[in-house]
Amino acid sequence: MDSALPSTVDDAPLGATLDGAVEQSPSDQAPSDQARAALEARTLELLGRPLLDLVYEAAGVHREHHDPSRIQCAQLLSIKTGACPEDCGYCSQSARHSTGLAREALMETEAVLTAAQRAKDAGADRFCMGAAWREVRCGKDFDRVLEMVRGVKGLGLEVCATLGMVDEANGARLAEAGLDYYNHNLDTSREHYEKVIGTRTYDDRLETLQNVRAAGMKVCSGGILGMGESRRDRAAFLAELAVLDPPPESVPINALVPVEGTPLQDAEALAWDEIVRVCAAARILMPAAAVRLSAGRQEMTEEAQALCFLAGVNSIFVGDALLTTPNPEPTSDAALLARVGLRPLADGPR
Ligand code: SAM
Ligand code: DTB
Ligand code: SF4
Repeated sequence: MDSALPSTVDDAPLGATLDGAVEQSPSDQAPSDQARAALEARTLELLGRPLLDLVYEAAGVHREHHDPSRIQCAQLLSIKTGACPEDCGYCSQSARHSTGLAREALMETEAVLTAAQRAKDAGADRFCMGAAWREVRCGKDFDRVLEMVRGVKGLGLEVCATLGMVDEANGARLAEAGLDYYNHNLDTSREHYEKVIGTRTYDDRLETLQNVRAAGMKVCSGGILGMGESRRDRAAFLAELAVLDPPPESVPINALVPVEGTPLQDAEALAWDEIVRVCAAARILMPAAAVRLSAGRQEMTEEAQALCFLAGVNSIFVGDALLTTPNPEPTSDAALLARVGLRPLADGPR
């Protein structure tokens, strides 16, 4: 036995756990840990409030910081699909799960630009390209992605990309090409994370977010609800985002789209009101951010989505597909936005 560890529980110093780790009291924690813990407690309290009180408060914060009549419409495109070496338990694109998804090599730039122009013509203001890569690596494929970024920017769209982990040097090349936002999700709480993903750590993700910042791009980071996490995990996840300095400019809130063949295929869907609560808490904690109701809208009622909009959601993904899974039909989204009185940002000034 390691002599540094206490031999019995009675020998253990105050605050020690059975495995020898010493639990920190709040005063022992680094200032950032204290801030995170305080935010987590506050978020847990927010999530536990009566739903309508929470939505009312979030709506007030939303109206102080944003025009409540406008909504951002972003469109996704999977520019490289499937065969990903990572093991993310929710993902259709991991080579480790048998999802039957057809893999596709990196698209040609011209085809991507055609899709981006179509998205713009259909009313999108932001175009987000996703690649099933573990990380960004220098080479011909990355050069082509840089060309895509320049091209999409040239069409007058905001550009976002999600390409896996990125270091500062490659981040700087993306920024130089005109990339406005880099999406990299924390996905869930630090504690729940390792039940879902084994091939990269939570700290790897935070490091990528730091690199994105250092490279001068805006940060898009959020997560997925309904992966078997507890409400405390959801509070901890939101606190991890809100404690970033500065917090992300863009916060996608995805509800898990269960994909057959993934470890999470049978995950129980989260109740609609919990999704509304998380959107509301995100709005209160990150008042200036775009809060995007992302994957999972197809399984939500229009009424639940409307409540999310009231609670501060001011961005959605439009178009009939996300990356590999379906999204609501553009005509039904247009009808929903018209019914609740929301105008897409691309509609121009009032
Ligand atoms: N490979 C890159 C990465 O993981 O950073 C980019 C693409 S990845 C598909 C982008 C994000 O989509 C993931 O971080 C995850 O939050 C979200 N996502 C993936 N599959 C999902 C699903 N089945 N349901 C909801 N969100 C999902
Ligand atoms: C994000 O948070 N959600 C988007 C975007 N960032 C890249 C992706 C959702 C993917 C949903 C599952 C799929 O279509 O494969
Ligand atoms: Fe790969 Fe991204 Fe899917 Fe994870 S989420 S398996 S990194 S494509």
